[in-house]
Amino acid sequence: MAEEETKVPGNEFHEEDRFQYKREDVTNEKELEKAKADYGASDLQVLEGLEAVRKRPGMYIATTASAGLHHLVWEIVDNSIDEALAGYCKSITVTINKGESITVQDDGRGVPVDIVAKTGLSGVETVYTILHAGGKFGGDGGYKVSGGLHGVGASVVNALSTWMDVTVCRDGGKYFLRFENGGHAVGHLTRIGDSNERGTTVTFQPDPTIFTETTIYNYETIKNHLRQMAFLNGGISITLIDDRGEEPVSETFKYDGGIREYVKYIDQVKVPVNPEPIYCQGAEEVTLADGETKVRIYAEVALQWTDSYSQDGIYSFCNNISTKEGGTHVEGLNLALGRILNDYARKSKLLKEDDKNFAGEDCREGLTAVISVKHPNPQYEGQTKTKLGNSEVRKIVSSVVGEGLAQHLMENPAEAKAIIEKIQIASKARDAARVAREKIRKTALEITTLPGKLADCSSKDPAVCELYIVEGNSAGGSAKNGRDRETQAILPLRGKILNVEKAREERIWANAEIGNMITAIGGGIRENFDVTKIRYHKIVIMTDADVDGDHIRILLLTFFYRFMRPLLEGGYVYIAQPPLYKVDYKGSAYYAYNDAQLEKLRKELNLKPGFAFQRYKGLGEMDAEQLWETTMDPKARKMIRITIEDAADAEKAFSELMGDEVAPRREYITQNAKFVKNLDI
Ligand code: 28G
Repeated sequence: MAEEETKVPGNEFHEEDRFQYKREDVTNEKELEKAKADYGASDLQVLEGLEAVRKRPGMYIATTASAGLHHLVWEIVDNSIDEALAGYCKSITVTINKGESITVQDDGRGVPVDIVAKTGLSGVETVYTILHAGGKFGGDGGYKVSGGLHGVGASVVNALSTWMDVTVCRDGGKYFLRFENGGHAVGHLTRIGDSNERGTTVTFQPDPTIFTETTIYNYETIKNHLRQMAFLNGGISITLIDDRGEEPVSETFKYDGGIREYVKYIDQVKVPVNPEPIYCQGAEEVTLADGETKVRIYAEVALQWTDSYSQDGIYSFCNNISTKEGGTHVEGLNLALGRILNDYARKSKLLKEDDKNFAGEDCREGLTAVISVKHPNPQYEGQTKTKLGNSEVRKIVSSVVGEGLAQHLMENPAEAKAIIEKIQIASKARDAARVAREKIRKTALEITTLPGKLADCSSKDPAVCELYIVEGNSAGGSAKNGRDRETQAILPLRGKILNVEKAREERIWANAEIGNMITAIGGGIRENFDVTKIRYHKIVIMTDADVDGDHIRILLLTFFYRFMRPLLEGGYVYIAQPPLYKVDYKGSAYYAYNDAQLEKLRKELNLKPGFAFQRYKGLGEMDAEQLWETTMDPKARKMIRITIEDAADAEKAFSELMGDEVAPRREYITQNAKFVKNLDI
């Protein structure tokens, strides 16, 4: 289809897509009818709606902690992205201002300024004060492409802000409206001047009485989200500016290759089998179960095989939201992979008559795939409602990938051969590993007796139990003597543990330390891992504060990431923070956990320069009592909780950390990794 000139080149979302979908949110429709009939009351209704949001913010943004604060930004940015997907916006700028307000600016058409018949309010006031106004007004029938799962709309952001300023440039004019105290318009939309520009600018200040935990924005979190949006919506330029410091910091993300570039980014340090990701794309119109509603579903997939052994390189999205639990789009991809790869291998005689078919997992070994679908009416299932359930998507993705992949293999026989050979090796290795695993399962996995090195706790209630994984036998001894025996278990590790990122499966199964951890934790591993069976709700890594300790910690995290990922996703893994310094002063002991604290202590205690304090080199230097006091006592200790914010970034970080290149590992050790969010508790 020919695209209009104003459209973003390479934007595959078609204009007609926006006319297919009718919303069916009946309660809201009724409310609006009422507002319309009861013209004079509409102001009041608006405020009642926003008041409901302020009363129960959790109903709209799930949490008022840090994630909810950031959610406000995603919500406003989503509107700009929708405008870009509609074909009218090329660039978006997000600024974190001094004082933690956020400005989002786009060069789209500008929110309409005329009065909307249904509400009796300007388009701007409608969008920012009526709940779920997105796509409901103005008869353009557009559906919110971006968001979807969250998609609560800009009015929710307004309701949760102390103030919000909206500026719109369109039709030769510049218009302005301010809201205060959770969405109260200050007057009405006013033309404040002329302008030849087009676009919308919104600035909002999150309300500290709602976001009581924190109102501080995290640059990395916003950066990662915007980068992901730029990957998923190729061609849009998204700039982030942090204006809080002395000098502004800024970064721009623009990926004309879209998800193809996303795959390359994830695979940066891996060795690709096909250097250019295979790209498949298509749209299909389907009639929904009601027999009349027709919707257009759009799907795109990028595929790259690498030398990695990993099974979990599939990143799936619906309407720009990560579907962590997968769903019908991923099923469609898997179906097509098995079908096309086996077909091709048979036809090209790479797979002989007597050979058995490749299994699905063989086809996925070392595969990195990004799959993105856009659906006007997504249904989400699963424990965390991040599993796409629409059954019509399965067939669409399967045929889009089927056609695209088959054609690519035909046209690139050398590459096809390399891919099939990779799968063949995976298949053979899996047969060998199966034999090894079966042998060891009897010894390591099905063992019900706990490892001899484990000093278990007496409580059997996982919710209160903690497992300390301790580097070295001597520190293990202190930890055993200093612990709270009721709730704290100690598993000492001897020396380094295996790097599971680089070891073939047989070696992993033969490793005693790994076997001990699996039995101690008790939830099983990989796809059979069951987080409800784990014996401790806190798994605490306690290593020395030196390079070796850092290395052991990364090895352990990598092991958890590959074998017990839900532990990390659920926030069950912690890093103990032993103090770096001890100051004995007038008969009392003071501890400092970093240099800044040591400086503070010097000042507070009025220590003379050159005052002798103890610098701990390892956990082993502390006796049982000191270790308890400083590092293990729940009342006094500081721990860092590890969480995974974004699967693709975590994957990239782990392969960088544990792969062949040494430089990124050094960087982690000195800087701290971007995939972990540190929470002091
Ligand atoms: C900068 C911060 C976030 C937006 C637009 C553009 C239109 C629009 C937004 O319409 C539906 C229809 C009329 C009120 C649509 C402009 C059609 C024609 C738009 C944004 C509701 C919404 N011209 N750009 N909404 N209207 N950017 N960026 O919010 O009645 S929202």
